[in-house]
Amino acid sequence: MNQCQAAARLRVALGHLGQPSARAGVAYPTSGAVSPNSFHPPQFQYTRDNDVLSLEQRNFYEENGFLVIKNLVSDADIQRFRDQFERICRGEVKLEQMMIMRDVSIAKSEYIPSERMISKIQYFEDDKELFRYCTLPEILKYVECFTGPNIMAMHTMLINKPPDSGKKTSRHPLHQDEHYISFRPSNKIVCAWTAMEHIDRNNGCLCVLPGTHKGSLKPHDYPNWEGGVNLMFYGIQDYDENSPRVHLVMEKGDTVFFHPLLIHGSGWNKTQGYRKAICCHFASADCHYIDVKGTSQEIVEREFMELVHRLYGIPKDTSLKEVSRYRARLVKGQRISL
Ligand SMILES: O=C(O)CCC(=O)C(=O)O
Repeated sequence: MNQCQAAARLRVALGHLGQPSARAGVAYPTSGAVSPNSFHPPQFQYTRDNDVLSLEQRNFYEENGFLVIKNLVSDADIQRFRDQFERICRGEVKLEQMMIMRDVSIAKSEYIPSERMISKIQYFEDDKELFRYCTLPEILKYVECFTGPNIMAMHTMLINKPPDSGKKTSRHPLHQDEHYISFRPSNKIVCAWTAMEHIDRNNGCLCVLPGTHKGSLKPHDYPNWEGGVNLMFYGIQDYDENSPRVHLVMEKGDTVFFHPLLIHGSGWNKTQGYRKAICCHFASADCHYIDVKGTSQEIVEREFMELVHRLYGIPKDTSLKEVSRYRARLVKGQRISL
């Protein structure tokens, strides 16, 4: 399918989703306030009852908002994702509805079919090989600890952090993923992020602020960086500079599960290699969509729709939740409200 056909398919599908809700345009202070988290017994608010996590792991996630599971994805699977990524870079795989992003330091006119041109692939739900990541039993076994048994894969990415050009544009500012997310409640959403190689501070590991998942969604804006900022790389301006930070040094196959309100980012890549990670945001199938108009997330919707309008001709007044609903895939149990 070429990009025009893909866009047509998306337009048709979105047509079936109806018009934006009548609440569009009503001003809400923040989207955090639109939909408070549902009630959970106070002892465990962020994890579900099952026998996968030890009490220590469960308490760790409850307290810190993230949990690293070592050596979770096999070398063979990582190699398959890497091979597919390389085929995409060489132009051997049709992009279907995947979205390719490149670093702001690469001139628009420059085009060489290589991994140099792709800093991130988003929306690989229709790529059988990459989407296998979201269906791996070892990943879903842990996802279920946070979402419960009915699981939707909501947003996928393969991140290929390029060697930094010296402008530090490969950094990812501190942010909360919920800023980009149009469904709730937060406590039934989790991101799984798997290192595709050894990742440390040299090649730009993840940096997390433990415990920040207990706060609310903060206002985000583009950071004022001299060297430029990548599209959609919003950051939090008013976090506590003295908050302890943890740099997650990970080996190939290690996977971190984290809460959508956890403040995190990643450093610049000081090496000559392309640092790779694959990830997916999962949610419980009984979550619900929210309307982000009138909230601090409205800017994401506007900017994202301008982008997909330019790329695929999707009408600009399409909402983030319509796109999310179209992209969402059931990976375990039953599709309920998402
Ligand atoms: O892999 C990274 O560099 C961080 C990515 C990230 O935090 C994001 O895309 O939200």
